[in-house]
This record gives sequence, C-alpha cells and structure tokens, in this order.
Amino acid sequence: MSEIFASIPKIKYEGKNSRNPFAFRFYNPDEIIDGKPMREHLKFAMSYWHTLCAEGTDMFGRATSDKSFGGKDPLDIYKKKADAGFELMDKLSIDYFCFHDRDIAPEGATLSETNAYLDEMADYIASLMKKTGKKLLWGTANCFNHPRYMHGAGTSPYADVFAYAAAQIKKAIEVTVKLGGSGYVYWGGREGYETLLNTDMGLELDNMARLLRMTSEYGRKIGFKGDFYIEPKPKEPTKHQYDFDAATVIGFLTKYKLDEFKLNIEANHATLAGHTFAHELAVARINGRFGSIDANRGDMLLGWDTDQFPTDVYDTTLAMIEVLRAGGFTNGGLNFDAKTRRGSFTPEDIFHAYISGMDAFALGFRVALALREDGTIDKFIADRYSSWKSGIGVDIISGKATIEDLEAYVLSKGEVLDSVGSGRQEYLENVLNSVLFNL
Ligand code: XUL
Ligand code: CO
Repeated sequence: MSEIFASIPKIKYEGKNSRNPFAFRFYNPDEIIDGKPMREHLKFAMSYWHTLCAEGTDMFGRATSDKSFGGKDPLDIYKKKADAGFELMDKLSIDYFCFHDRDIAPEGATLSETNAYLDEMADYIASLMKKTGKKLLWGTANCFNHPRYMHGAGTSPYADVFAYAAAQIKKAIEVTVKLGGSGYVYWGGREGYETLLNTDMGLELDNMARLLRMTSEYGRKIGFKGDFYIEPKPKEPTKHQYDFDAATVIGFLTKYKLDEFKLNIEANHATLAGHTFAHELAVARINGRFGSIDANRGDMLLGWDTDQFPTDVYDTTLAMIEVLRAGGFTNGGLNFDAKTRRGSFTPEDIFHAYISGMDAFALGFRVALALREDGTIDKFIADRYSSWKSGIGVDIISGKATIEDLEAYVLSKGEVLDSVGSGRQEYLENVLNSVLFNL
C-alpha cells in the first residue's frame, strides 16, 4: 500500500519544550500514568466523517479539499479513504475510530445494493484492523442526510420512513458488531421539529423510543456487548432537537425505561445548549449514564456547531476532572468530532489539528491528575458539605428528621447565617491556575 501522507512523519512525543510542529508536547502514548499508558486513559478516536469525507463545503461554497486520496471509481475512493485513515491513525498513535455507515461505503440505488457495498467495505476495514490492531470505538447510522429523512427518521410522520431507518440501523449495528465495536451511537440527526403547527410531538417521541428499543434489542440478540449511547444536541439541524441536553435525554430514557443507554457528550453540543462541557459530563456521571465523549469546541461568538478541534486547556482540564470522577472510560473514549476550518485545506492541516486536540486533552488530563494529587479542590468540596456528615445533616439524609424536627431545631438554634461559608470561587480558580502553570 503506497503512503498517502508521504510528507508527514510519524508523530512522536518530544516534551513541552519542543517547537517541532509535527511532534506531541504533552501526549506521550506509552507513558505510564496512574497505573496505565496514557493511550489507555485517553482512548483517542479518529472521526471518519470529518477526517476522510468532509471536504470543506459550507452553505456558501464548494469543496476546498479533495478527500478521494487518489481513488478513481466510488469503491476505490472508499478503499483509499480507509487506507488514508489507517495511515493517519498509525502516524498519530490513535488506537480507535468511529464512523457512520455512509462514511465508509458509497450509497447504491437500493438498500440491498448499499448493504452490499457496506459489506465489502466492512471486510476491507476488518483486514486493515487486523493488520494494524486499530479498534472501532463506535459505529452509527447516518439517518439524516438522505431526503427521505427530511422530517426525521424515527420521528418522521411517515411510517415507511421509520421502517427504512430501522432497516438501516439494523445493518449499521450488524457492521458494528462484525468490526468488534465497543459502542453504538444514536445522534438524533433530524429527530426534532420546526413548528407545532404540523407536529404530533407525543407520537414522535413514542416512536423514537420504539426505534431505540427495537434496534438495541436486535443488537443484543446478535451479540453486541458494548454500550449504546445517545448523543444530546439542542438544535441544528432542527429548531427543537428532541435530545436537547443530557438532562432531557435522561428524562426521556427514564420515561421509556431504556435503562441500558448511556450518553455520548459532545463539547460543542453542550455549549449550544447553554451549558459547559463539564456540566453535561457531570449530569451524565451523577445519573450513572457517563459513556463516551465527542471532543471538539464551538466558538464563543458563533451560535452553531463549528466542530473545531479542542485547544482550550481549561475546558479539557475541567472535562478530564469529570472523566476521572466517573472512574475513567470503559467502553467509551475521546472521539474527535472535529474538522479543520474550510481555509485549512491541506493534509498537513489535518495533522496539525489532531496534534493540537490530542495535546490539549493530554495536558488537561495531566492537570486534572495534578489537581487530584494536590487535593485542595476536592478537600474544599468535602469541607463545604461536611454538615451532612454529622448532626442534623445525617438525620435529614437518613430520613430520621421530620419536618417538625427541623422546625424545632431551627426554633431552638435561631438564625443559621453563621453556618454559611464563602464559596471561594476566585481562590479556587487561582488554585486551578497555579497547578496548571506549574506543570
Ligand atoms: C452532529 C454530530 C454527529 C454525531 C454522530 O452534530 O455530532 O456527527 O456525532 O452522528
Ligand atoms: Co458528535
């Protein structure tokens, strides 16, 4: 197989003082930290769609880059994409990848023709996986691009479209199982609505639950042992995406008793919902639904899903604190659902982008561990809630104290303002900076 990114070397760790643009400064894949190699803590994944398919188009302009990688006919192009992807993962020491069904194979005129292409490409990818040891973090189905899904897939008003989506997801799960995927993602592409003037929201949500149940049960039936994830997003493409944020999705999953679903939290989706990335991770964690991460960032001044590579170390640190609190990744990982800007159109740009994102998360991880080691923040939080460890706090938690007891307690104690301490936010922000800039 000829080298596709011939001008780009294998990216090595050179330490924080390196100025080599094709080197890692913080990500040292085989360095043992906290009992295992960094690569196993971070579980970086390449997104097939942005990396090997997206060519820089936007609403105002055509492609600025060519992702055919020298391929000629459709199948050949998809094989070259796979070759390029595996070379890129090798050069960047990325162990995992994620894809939509339509990223890895061309679409045929009929579902059976499309499925035949998928089978051929799945075999091809399986052989590359065997050769390189790379693994599938998760698969998914693209049920939003084709015009049949213009009003949604599982939430389409049309039963035929629901049936088509079910058939498509069935196949996508089969391919995921065949490639040993440790996860399967449902991002509600066009599962939402524009106006209640034409929408039966109750039926649409019931149907979405039906699709999730039917397809996930099928996955278990054919031996899928990984995690099912829902990926929340508040808007875009529809005005009201049903999977608005982590809390909304958890309410939905609870209502429909879809107990085994976890969440795939995306940074830019969190900010579009008016939350921080860390908030969404914390909501998933405290509900036992933390699963995987789509790593990227938005732009403070833009209100859409810009899918930029993450470079903000505060953000990656706060996210990695949450990952550590959740006990780290099991089946999940850090998938770069991120793309280079339209103007960054060369292969080198893709490598610069991954290096920056991987280093930002590696540094965030190191800082999060150093903060845990330092202990100031954890101790502050523990002390702040210490009144729940004795006296009236314990009686409230255990259920021993009645409302009458609480009234009697307050009547005898008098004003409680003296029990209230400072939140010390500015001090804690300074602790964070001290640790970050002392590494
Ligand atoms: C869209 C998005 C998707 C999902 C997978 O905003 O994040 O790429 O991650 O369908
Ligand atoms: Co995503």
